[in-house]
Order: sequence, then structure tokens, then C-alpha cells
Amino acid sequence: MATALKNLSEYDPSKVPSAKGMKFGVVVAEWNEEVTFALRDGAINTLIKHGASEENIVIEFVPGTFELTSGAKALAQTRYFDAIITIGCVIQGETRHFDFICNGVTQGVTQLNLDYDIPFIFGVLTTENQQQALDRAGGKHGNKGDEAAITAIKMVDLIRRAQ
Ligand code: DLZ
Repeated sequence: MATALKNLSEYDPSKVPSAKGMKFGVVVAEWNEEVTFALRDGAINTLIKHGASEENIVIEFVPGTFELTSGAKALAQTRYFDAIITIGCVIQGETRHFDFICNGVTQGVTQLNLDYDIPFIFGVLTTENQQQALDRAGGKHGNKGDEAAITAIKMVDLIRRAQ
């Protein structure tokens, strides 16, 4: 379903396992911080709402979405976290930078999911303009940070059950 038709903050709480005791790394891009900080807040509030404790959530910042891969990798190498959430926002401009950054972070996060035995969650908005991003950062389409947090909890639970 296209996000224009979906509210990113709507989910069935009965299908969300407890996040008690889970440890999360959250890597946040500083580019478009009006959007990414709102995504970060959504993710953290949702993790806590489902039982994670504040001391088990570590937040780190990177300059832009392109750096999310190396930031997430640095956190993964500590072997401390059960999941790492990447948060960024790429707004389509007039240059091809948009495609390069989107391709780079998508491939980077995908590769991390293959290289490590923890999930890396893609909390990255890729939009045509800032309004579309704000609509998905706590606006009329909900908050992609909430969706990223729920995905992280579900993936940690799945991996634990599969072991
Ligand atoms: C350079 C750039 C541009 C044009 N646009 C964005 C953007 O919309 N969102 C974002 O997170 N970062 C952007 N960046 C910065 C790159 O992600 C990166 O930080 C720089 O290219 C340095 O590697």
C-alpha cells in the first residue's frame, strides 16, 4: 500500500511483542533535522511504549543519510545491540544526489542486514518535497519513526524465536 493511503503510526498493538530488555541503537541523520528529529522522537517513544527502557536505547548522529550505513556499522561492531534503527530523510532536489544517496543507503543497510546477525531497520523517508516528509514525520500520514520502532521490536523477537 502506498504511504499516501497508509498511516505509518497505525498498527495492531496485540501483534507487537514486549521490548522489555531489548537493546536498540538509533542512528539519526542531521540533514533535514526538522524531519529526522521528529522521526527519532517517534521511534524512541514507541520503543518505550512497548517496554524498552531508556537506558537500553543509544542515539548517535551522523551528518547525512549517506553516512547512516557507516554509523550503523560502528554501533553493530560493539555487539551490544539487538537491533539498529537508521533514521534519515532525503528530499528530491534538482540534482542526481537524491538517487545516489537513496541507492547508497538502501544498498548499505541491506548489506549490513546480510553481514550481521541483528536487524538494521530502514527508517528513511525519500520524498519529493519537504511537506511530504513532514506529513510522514508526525503529520497526516503518521510517523515513520513509529513504524521503524515496531519493525525493530518484531524483528528482534523473530530472530530470538528462530534461534
Ligand atoms: C548532499 C546531500 C543532499 C543534496 N541532500 C541530502 C538529503 O536530502 N538528505 C540527507 O540526509 N543528506 C543529504 N545530503 C548529504 C549526504 O547524505 C551526505 O552527508 C554528504 O553527501 C556527505 O557524504
